[in-house]
Amino acid sequence: MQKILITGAAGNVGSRLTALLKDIYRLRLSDIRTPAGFAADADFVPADLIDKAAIERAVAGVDGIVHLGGISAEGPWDTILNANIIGCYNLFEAARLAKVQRVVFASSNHAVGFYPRRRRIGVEVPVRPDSRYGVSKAFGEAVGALYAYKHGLRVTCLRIGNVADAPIDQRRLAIWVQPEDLAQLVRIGLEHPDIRYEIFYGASDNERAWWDNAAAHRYGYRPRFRAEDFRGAALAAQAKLSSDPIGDWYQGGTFCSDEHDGDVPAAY
Ligand code: 15L
Repeated sequence: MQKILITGAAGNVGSRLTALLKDIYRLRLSDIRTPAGFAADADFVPADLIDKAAIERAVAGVDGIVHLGGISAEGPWDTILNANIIGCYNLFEAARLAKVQRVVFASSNHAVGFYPRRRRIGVEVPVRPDSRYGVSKAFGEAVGALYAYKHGLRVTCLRIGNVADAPIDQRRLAIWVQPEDLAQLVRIGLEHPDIRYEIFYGASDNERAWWDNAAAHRYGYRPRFRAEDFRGAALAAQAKLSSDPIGDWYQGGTFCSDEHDGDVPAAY
């Protein structure tokens, strides 16, 4: 049984993945705060990603890392810089020093949020971050590639859509990922023998998807959940939202319209 570190274990995605992976791997959890419902005998190492010594303690002796830690939304530059840029670099560097074999990095759809919804994109397109947060995720994907090709780490970046029990609006019908489907992608990253460096979209079987997830499918990903099964409720919730000409045009939604003061081009 592999020993796997989950960073950001106290967060929403961290606690869901902990529950889904705890019988498959020997888990070590890490976060700046103690996860809720944390069992007294659980292996928990408190660590701030900016604190190199703490991160080195967290990664010591593990075979793989699921790196969810950091800020999971837009924030001030200094906050993003510390947690998601310096913190992410610290994590990969600690993994190299400790000879960890695999890292699954929680990237985000916001690394490519400025592609219009009418365009279907694969993982080969240049990044188009929609926020400082999205820039940090593009950075994490780049650091992952560096450590994969230069230092032999096996790295999988998951451009996660929206993790929830059900899609909550029209945008999420395209980008939703059910937690068990996300866990399936994480397991591919931690176990598939052919992984060197890959980017997958963290999405369920969504008819309205804007993403070509062929790379994940090549590695055996078979999502079990379909966003369209929740269409009625999601569209009813959408009808209550006010329109957002920028956010509704782009894949990244409100991450694109927030602070937006550029042109509103007719076509992209
Ligand atoms: C993300 O990357 C965020 O972590 C999450 O909170 C949602 O905002 C999600 O994207 C989304 O795009 O819905």
